[in-house]
Amino acid sequence: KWKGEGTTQNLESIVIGRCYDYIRIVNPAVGEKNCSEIWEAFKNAFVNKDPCSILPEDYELFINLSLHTIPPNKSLFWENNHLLVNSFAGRGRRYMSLADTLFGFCGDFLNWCGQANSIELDYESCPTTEECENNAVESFWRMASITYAQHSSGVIHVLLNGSAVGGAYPEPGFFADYEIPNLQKDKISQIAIWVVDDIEGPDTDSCGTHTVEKLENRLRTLGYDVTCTDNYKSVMFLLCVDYPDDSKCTLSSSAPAAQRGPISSD
Ligand code: ENP
Repeated sequence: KWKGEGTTQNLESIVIGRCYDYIRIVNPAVGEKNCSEIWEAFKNAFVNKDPCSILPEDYELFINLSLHTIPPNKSLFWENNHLLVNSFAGRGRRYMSLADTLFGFCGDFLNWCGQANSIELDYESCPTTEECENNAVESFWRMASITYAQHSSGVIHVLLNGSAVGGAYPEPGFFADYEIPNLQKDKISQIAIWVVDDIEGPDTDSCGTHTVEKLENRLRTLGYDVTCTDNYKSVMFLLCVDYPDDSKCTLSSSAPAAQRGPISSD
């Protein structure tokens, strides 16, 4: 009946399993958490309710139970490069994106919704944001985004896609609408923006142009120390794993080395 995909099969096992994986293996520094209570709070945000009447506040208990500190200088905000961010952050080892916090980890890549007057989840279909914005998944990420921004500190990193259709900094978007307004200015020393193009994609947006200029101006007006780097090398190296022969992926120092012949004995 809805246009979106239905609830991910085995949702309960996945969420509870992810919670234990997170607190035992991925990030034991968060300390003891009650994963079955976290699942109950997550589920109670949307079961037995009209799937178009779920509000961010409905996840409040879930967030309170799963909240933990986000290390300073580790926050990584992004738009339009989900898989790249997942690998660049390295499950919190390099950076801690929202999906690398316990509360974001529980929902990443999943889909879910309930039904009015039934305790059953809907595995057939769920409303898209176009059908109704107050759906279970959208409200979850809104609440998670707000919480993540409020708890971020030190140097804040923002990874944007310079090849994205419509610009690297989308408005409306989670970063523009739920994250920037919830950053705590007194806890933040700098905002470092990275604009990275897809290896085989167009150079649609860069630091100082179009939507990135708009973002830089917005953040400076808010009083932040803002830096912006195009095609930041560390991220380029990661993208280049899949395009070793592309001209953008030539390691400048390796060109002569590659031309040298085998080591001779004389
Ligand atoms: P998209 O549309 O590129 O990617 C959506 C996918 O990323 C979905 O699989 C979603 O999980 C997962 N995801 C991980 N973190 C977030 C998230 N944080 N979020 C929405 N989806 C997330 O992403 P968006 O819509 O542009 O959102 C990017 C935002 O994430 C940025 O604001 C960034 O700073 C933030 P699922 O459960 O929907 O399958 C916030 C909103 O961290």
